[in-house]
Amino acid sequence: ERSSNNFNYGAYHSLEAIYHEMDNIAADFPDLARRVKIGHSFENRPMYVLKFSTGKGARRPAVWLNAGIHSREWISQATAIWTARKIVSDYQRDPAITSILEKMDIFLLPVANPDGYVYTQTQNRLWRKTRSRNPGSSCIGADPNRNWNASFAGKGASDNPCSEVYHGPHANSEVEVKSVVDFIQKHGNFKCFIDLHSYSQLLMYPYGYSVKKAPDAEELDKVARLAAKALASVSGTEYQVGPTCTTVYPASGSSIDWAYDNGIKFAFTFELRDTGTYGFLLPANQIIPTAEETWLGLKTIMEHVRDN
Ligand code: ING
Ligand code: ZN
Repeated sequence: ERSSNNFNYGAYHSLEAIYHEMDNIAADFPDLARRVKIGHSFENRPMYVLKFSTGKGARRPAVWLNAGIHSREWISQATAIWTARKIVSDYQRDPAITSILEKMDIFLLPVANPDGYVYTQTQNRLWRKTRSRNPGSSCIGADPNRNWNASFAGKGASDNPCSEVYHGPHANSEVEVKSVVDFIQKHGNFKCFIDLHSYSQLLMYPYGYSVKKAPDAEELDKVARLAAKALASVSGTEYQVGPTCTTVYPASGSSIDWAYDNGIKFAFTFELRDTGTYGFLLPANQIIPTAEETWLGLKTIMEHVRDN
């Protein structure tokens, strides 16, 4: 039975409200969407993904859509939950998403850093990291996008627990990162990993840990340019495209570099709106426009993954 459709997609929401809406989506479309617990956070909050599957065969090729790894980047979590509703609404209406789901499963994690997200809503709007304790330091948390096992503790990460880009004591030390790594490795058939951040309007691919060229750089660049073009077709929002290291800055231990080096070729990071006018504090009236345009970019990438 359909849930009373009262979630406002044009507003920012609490963790609880996002989790409840994930449940509603699964309840509304039981043959297409299921809410799966993949682990828990440092402060023991559950981590939920929505698995979208038309159910024809186990361990189909799969896409991982990651959001909210940095808690203050609220447009990421908001875009992700909008995208979840879009997938179930458009299945069997839009031929693109329908054909994508005929061949692949999609796993969407809207809040990859739940403790940080709650903290941004209650204590400090600009909190980025996890909320883990650091023995011997009064500073809290590690940067969950420097904590993956990809040139861990290399360039663009800090060994100071007080830094915003502290890499943590060892790779996968953050239970939120470890939960995703374990799930993806156990599944074993992911073809695509997309991480949603803000802000700057960039679409990037590996590497961040080095200026070395990824073996698939030409293909990834081509796909990213097509995605950016599709995104811009909605309302003219312009994205720059390129490898992380030279497009933003060097950054080791990131999610997409780990994905790429572990055989997930189609690894991309979006830095969503804007270019700095509001930055992390993007007004809620830009949520739906951002999500709408991003959706065309995501679909372009997933169509390429479907066909390759
Ligand atoms: N930017 C990203 C960060 O983690 C990034 C940039 C993307 C680094 C992909 C590495 C890989 O610093 C924000 N805004 O978080
Ligand atoms: Zn980020």
